Amino acid sequence: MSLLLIAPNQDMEPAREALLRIDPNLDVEIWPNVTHKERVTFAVSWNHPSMVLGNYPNLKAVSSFGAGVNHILEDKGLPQGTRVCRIVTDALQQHMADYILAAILHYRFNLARYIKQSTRAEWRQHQAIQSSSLSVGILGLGSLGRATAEHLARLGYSVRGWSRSRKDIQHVHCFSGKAQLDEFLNAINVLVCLLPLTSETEGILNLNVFKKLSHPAYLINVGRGRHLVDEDLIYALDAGILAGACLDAFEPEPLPENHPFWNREKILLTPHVAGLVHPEKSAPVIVENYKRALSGQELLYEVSRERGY
Ligand code: NDP
Ligand code: OXD
Repeated sequence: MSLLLIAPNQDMEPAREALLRIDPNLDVEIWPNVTHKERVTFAVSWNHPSMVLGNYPNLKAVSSFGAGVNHILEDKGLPQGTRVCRIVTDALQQHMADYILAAILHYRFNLARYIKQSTRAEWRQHQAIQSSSLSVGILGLGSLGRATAEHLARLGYSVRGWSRSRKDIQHVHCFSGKAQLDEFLNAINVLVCLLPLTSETEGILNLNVFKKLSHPAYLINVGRGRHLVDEDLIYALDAGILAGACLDAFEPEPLPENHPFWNREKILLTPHVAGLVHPEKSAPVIVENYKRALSGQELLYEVSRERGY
């Protein structure tokens, strides 16, 4: 029995070492160096090449090497019956909540303007935006959205959240379903996307939505690139409908050098690091799920292939 790590263009040796520190008896291989295909029972994937999972006849389950699973579910070669799970850790939740807070503080304290001023030795003060006058709206109240909402609410921000099913979170005004999307958007200044990418959520960050936000309006997209309609973002920024956008997820990744998002004053761009998975922290979840898959038990953080997350 072996556990296969598949993440082209990524050094998976630290992940392999972290797994072996937990259980030295594991047989961990790194794609494409697979000695016996039939021994592979569990795979861990980050952007594996499509159709490759069909090469392992005894594959029981695939775990994402992150929180999102769309790269696995969109693969037409994912064998029927193969179970899919993902990584959820406290460290990832904290990391994401901190990243969102950092982006909000960047806007509140005009940091982009000061970085620019410092390059030309310009001493000029700007009023900071008070936290009490900013309302933050979080699309998605799952493991990361909820942790972020709670973190911001504890810091005194006015926080709204939107999910598919109704939630009840202390100090967070919760909305659910398509019918309540407009009501959720009403009076939000900072819109944060922490949704999974599914057929229902693709393109949700569009001009219609941006126009419903309150001024000054900012977008923080840490979901997936395909949540965002790129042309609508450019229009909204140029027309002053949005004052700024912080983007961490793109389509495609890496973002091509000639993409219009580069070199734009109103876009703060980071290379998919908002919730970077730490090999040491994710290893216990992977080892536990590997063992559960082998013995036919329920997996931790298993996703519904039908629902798409
Ligand atoms: P979860 O699956 O735990 O949560 C998803 C949330 O989205 C749930 O609250 C769910 O509602 C809601 N949702 C799903 N579909 C809809 C819909 N159609 N309408 C309304 N709400 C919907 O995911 P996580 O919080 O763990 O992660 C969210 C996403 O963040 C990942 O899928 C990934 O794309 C992205 N991500 C990005 C990272 C980065 O570094 N940029 C790092 C990690 C994750 P309900 O609760 O009712 O089911
Ligand atoms: C993700 C992750 O799902 O990095 O984007 O975990």
